[in-house]
Amino acid sequence: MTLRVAIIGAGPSGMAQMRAFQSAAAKGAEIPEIVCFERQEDWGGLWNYTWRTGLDEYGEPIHGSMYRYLWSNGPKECLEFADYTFEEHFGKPIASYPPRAVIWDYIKGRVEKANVRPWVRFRTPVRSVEFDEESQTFLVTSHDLKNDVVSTEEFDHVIVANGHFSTPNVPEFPGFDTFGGRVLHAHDFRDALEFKGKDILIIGTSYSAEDIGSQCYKYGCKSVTVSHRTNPIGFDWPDNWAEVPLLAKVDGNTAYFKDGSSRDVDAIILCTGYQHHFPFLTDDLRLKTANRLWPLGLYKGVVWEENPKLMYLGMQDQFYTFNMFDAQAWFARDVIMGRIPLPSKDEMKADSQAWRDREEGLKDDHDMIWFQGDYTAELIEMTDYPMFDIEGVNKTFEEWEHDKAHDIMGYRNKSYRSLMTGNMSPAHHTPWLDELDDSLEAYLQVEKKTAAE
Ligand code: FAD
Ligand code: NA7
Repeated sequence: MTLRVAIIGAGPSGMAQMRAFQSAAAKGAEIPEIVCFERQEDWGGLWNYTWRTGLDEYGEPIHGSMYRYLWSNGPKECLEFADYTFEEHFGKPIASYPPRAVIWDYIKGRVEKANVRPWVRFRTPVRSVEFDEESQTFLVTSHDLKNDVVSTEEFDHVIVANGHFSTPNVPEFPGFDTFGGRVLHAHDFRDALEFKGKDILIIGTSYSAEDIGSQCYKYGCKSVTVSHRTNPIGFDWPDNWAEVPLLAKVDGNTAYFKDGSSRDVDAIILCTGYQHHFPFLTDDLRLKTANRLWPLGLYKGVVWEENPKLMYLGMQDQFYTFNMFDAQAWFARDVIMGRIPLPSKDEMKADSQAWRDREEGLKDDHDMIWFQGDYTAELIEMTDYPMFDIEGVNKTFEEWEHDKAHDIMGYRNKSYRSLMTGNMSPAHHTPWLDELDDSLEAYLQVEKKTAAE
């Protein structure tokens, strides 16, 4: 009987999984029946922008955490697919830091070419997954929102690919309940123009803090204050930026910090990260982890050690993204198709513990990049996913880190060489700080069009 595999989520990870199975089929293998459940109307996960926040028209929580004018925060050369290059998709080399719409177009291009869209049930969130010991299968309950039908089906394997940058981590600080302005989490941030002319306070120091602050600066906010719990970001920020210790309390519109300093602010944006959230999984199947490079419980970062018929994709904190999801998806496929045998549970746990021990010894971003590069390479070596120059990607990440530290408002003007084609990317026609148009059309123009054209 044909195996049945459920994939939960059609974001970049779920799309990678579908492409992995389709590529095996294209080489003549008999593949399982694939059903991909997707809550949103379209695929692409976070890259599928929505203006909505809170709940959608069906009362479902909004998945999207991306905002208008978002440009890739790392070089596209680091996330390029090894089996489908940017150049193949766009027909020419393009600049290194594309806006969201360009990345979305690229990731859709590969799966459209693979013709796997019929495998996806859009607008169908998974409500529960339970393992039946007797039949050794999963019972997956999903809700077809358009027809308003809830149904339960049996699957041999379940692949969880619902992302982990969607359910916000929202701390509270004294005085929030009477603050005179808006308090929001990065998950609900949509348009920097809302903060034009405003004094904003950002809590947190990671990617969201850095990028939302930069967006607000670019689109004309009056000042940016970034409050840190551990360390300041430490870049050479523009003059209207300040880095301050952790927020202690808010009184009216005045924010007081741990060092006794204070400032008046109009809005507070909590860039305080996200939670791994799997409301559809029973406790015995549920990954519980913080956002880190090596969550425990997943053999090779993918296979749920307590029940290897369950797998997770993309649950690690991410330097590598799309091509790491590919490595994971090809590995998951080959385990399911019996091409890669799994060792005993004890051996799987020992392997994971060795990775965790190494992770705990990582000192800085350089170590973390090489750690994730080694992990990605190890997975690729086990499958027929095309190996690529991982060392070259690691070095590009290092250049990116350097460029960012050197010029936080200008690093997106840099270009890098594709590790897949060997071609150098052209410079973008307009410096990022001056480019207010983030459309695909504007990005792909060779030269900036003037108003007269
Ligand atoms: P997601 O993209 O989150 O997709 C998960 C999918 O699962 C969604 O489509 C969702 O609707 C679906 N889903 C969730 N629950 C259910 C359910 N119960 N049933 C059915 N479907 C469900 N990465 C980069 O490489 N470069 C960047 O510049 C970059 N910028 C980022 C900016 C922001 C603001 C954020 C939040 C992340 C960014 N990332 C970036 C990282 C991002 O995590 C990855 O690029 C990528 O989107 C992860 O893919 P995923 O498929 O694992 O998860
Ligand atoms: P991250 O990278 O998980 O970072 C979370 C940040 O939030 C980090 O600076 C934390 O500080 C801070 N944090 C968390 N809880 C608190 C509290 N209670 N008080 C103060 N500060 C807190 O999340 P991001 O949203 O920045 O990035 C996630 C993805 O989105 C990423 O892949 C990007 O590409 C986009 P800490 O250093 O732990 O003190």
